[in-house]
Amino acid sequence: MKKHLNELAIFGGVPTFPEKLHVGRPNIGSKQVLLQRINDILDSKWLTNNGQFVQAFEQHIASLVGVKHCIATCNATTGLEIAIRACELTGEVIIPSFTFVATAHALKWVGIEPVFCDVDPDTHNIDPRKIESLITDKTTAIIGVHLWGRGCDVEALEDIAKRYKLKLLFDAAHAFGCSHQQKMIGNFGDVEVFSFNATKFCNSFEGGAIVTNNSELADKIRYMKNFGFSDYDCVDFIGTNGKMSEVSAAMGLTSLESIEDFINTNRENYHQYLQELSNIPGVNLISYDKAEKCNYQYVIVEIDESITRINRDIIHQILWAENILTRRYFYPGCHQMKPLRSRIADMGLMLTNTRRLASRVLALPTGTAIGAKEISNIGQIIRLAATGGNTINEMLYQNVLRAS
Ligand code: T4K
Repeated sequence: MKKHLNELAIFGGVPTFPEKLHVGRPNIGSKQVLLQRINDILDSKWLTNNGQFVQAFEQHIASLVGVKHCIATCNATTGLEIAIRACELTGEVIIPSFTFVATAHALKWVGIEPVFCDVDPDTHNIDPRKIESLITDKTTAIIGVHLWGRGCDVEALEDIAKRYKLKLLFDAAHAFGCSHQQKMIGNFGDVEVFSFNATKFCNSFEGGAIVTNNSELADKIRYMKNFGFSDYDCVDFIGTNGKMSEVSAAMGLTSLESIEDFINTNRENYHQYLQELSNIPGVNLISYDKAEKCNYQYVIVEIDESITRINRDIIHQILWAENILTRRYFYPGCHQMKPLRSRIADMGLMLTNTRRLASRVLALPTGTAIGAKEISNIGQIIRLAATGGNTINEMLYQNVLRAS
């Protein structure tokens, strides 16, 4: 054990990996095809504003998801803002706190109060059983987040939305290419929004897509993302500039052409992680339903400190010292972020599962930038750290934390 510990960079050696291994390293499809497309864009002198590549990107997504309408946007955050406006939400909207801050910001940005709901400890998604007590006469909608690509309890959310006459939207930033009850995500609620940010398994540098089966809503969204123009010289809605550029769409199309390769790589990585991290008490990889389509873009491990006796943050620090840049998504929870801190003083107490998960979850590197050897080493380091218990804890505090 000691010999291994001495090899850890944190004890003065060199990091296991000379180059940093990131969570969110972009997958790159065919460079040649992308560069040809960029060349075509330059030759065509049509760089943005609903060009041919954006149109092709939208069609490709609509057909892959099996949804009537897809409107590409410059990113998912703006996509959410547009969807929120198009659905005419006001007052308060119920969302999970355990999500990327963009879900909450999209609401705040348009003057709506996000009301934070706790999540289910197993699925990490908004817990429908906790929603009804949060509904007030100001509530106009629920936004579910399909966290890590695992579908929300859509049916329960639909039931609540119907009974209280609320709109239902989904932040599907993690869930492109995923299904729920064998139906592709993108077909639920009034509208769903995907992200194609560089860190997503399928990317368009920056980008998003709003999808819906509601034709009237789709028209409105299409106008709103283009300043509200419904025709030349005619503005029907307050709009914004939410357009995707041609270069982004070219990258998006090129990524879409490699989507099966990306998913296969992610799936293989996930299964290797499962093996490497098997039988480590207190360390559990989240599971994905084999009956569903899944992009496996997030490898999420939960560390139960009461069993490992070393907490998530220390394991995170050990990994960083080894150049393995894990992320504590989504610590500390939106309700704890300065501009979003709830007006309800004991909100934190109500969000028991959120607080627990935010202190236990760690995202590990995956995607095409990482190989079997790296995953094996990451697994060994986590095993060593998690089973070292008090010994490691003590040494860490003595050697590192006190010095910093
Ligand atoms: N809703 C949810 C649930 C989301 O997760 C997100 C975005 C959104 C909405 C909003 O979608 P967008 O408006 O972004 O389309 C990153 C992404 O920027 C963000 O898109 C994503 N979620 C979030 C989960 O992750 P940060 O703050 O963690 O980014 P950053 O710069 O720290 O990079 C993350 C990791 O990726 C690092 O390890 C570095 C690596 N990376 C990143 C980029 C951009 C690379 O290796 N290469 C790159 O080009 O938010």
